[in-house]
Amino acid sequence: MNEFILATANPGKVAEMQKILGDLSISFVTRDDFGITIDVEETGTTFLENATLKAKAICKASGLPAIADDSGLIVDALSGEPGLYSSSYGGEQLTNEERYNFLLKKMKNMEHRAAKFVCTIVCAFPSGELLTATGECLGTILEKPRGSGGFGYDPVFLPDGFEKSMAELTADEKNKISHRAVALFNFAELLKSHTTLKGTLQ
Ligand code: ITT
Repeated sequence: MNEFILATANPGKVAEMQKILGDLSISFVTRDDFGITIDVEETGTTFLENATLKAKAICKASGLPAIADDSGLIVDALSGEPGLYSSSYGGEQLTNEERYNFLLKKMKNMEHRAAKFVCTIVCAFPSGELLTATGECLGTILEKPRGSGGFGYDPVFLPDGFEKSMAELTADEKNKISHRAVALFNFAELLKSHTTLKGTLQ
């Protein structure tokens, strides 16, 4: 079976991608398995550009097709913040908890709390070919954090149609509805019809 490498260094993303891709019968190794420690600078101005930078760099370093994820939280009332800067919002050094509390403080007394998580997946192949897929998960920002699962902003995000925050859902529940799950599912569909891989995936 064709082997891929996950281009992310974020342990929360690694855990979710391992589970979702495993369920989709896609075989992969992680950056840790390969001892890849390079830090790819995210200088792009879109999720697509940043995912492409990460996928290409890790493909080059490993010689394997590399699957990168660039994702973030988009809050309507904050004109799309934290968006592309979700991982460093409020300061590079903040913990996840400090970061979502920074967001909650900014949104204090705001009534309009619609938001969405977005994810762009780019797979870079050694041939230079790229496959891209996207996913979103709509919801609202809670007034107070709830739950301890997931990572990042999960405790303050209430997915539409659910009464539990993203951090109160089980890992399996999150991995069915998240922006990352949708993007990876769309990616798997593309792979199935990819000429060189046709027939190797279920
Ligand atoms: P890599 O670049 O190594 O993949 P990163 O964390 O720096 O890891 P991004 O630049 O794509 O990745 O930043 C995405 C940020 O968006 C992430 O650090 C979280 O703060 C937030 N985020 C993305 N997906 C999330 C999810 O499923 N739950 C909660 N927060 C999420």
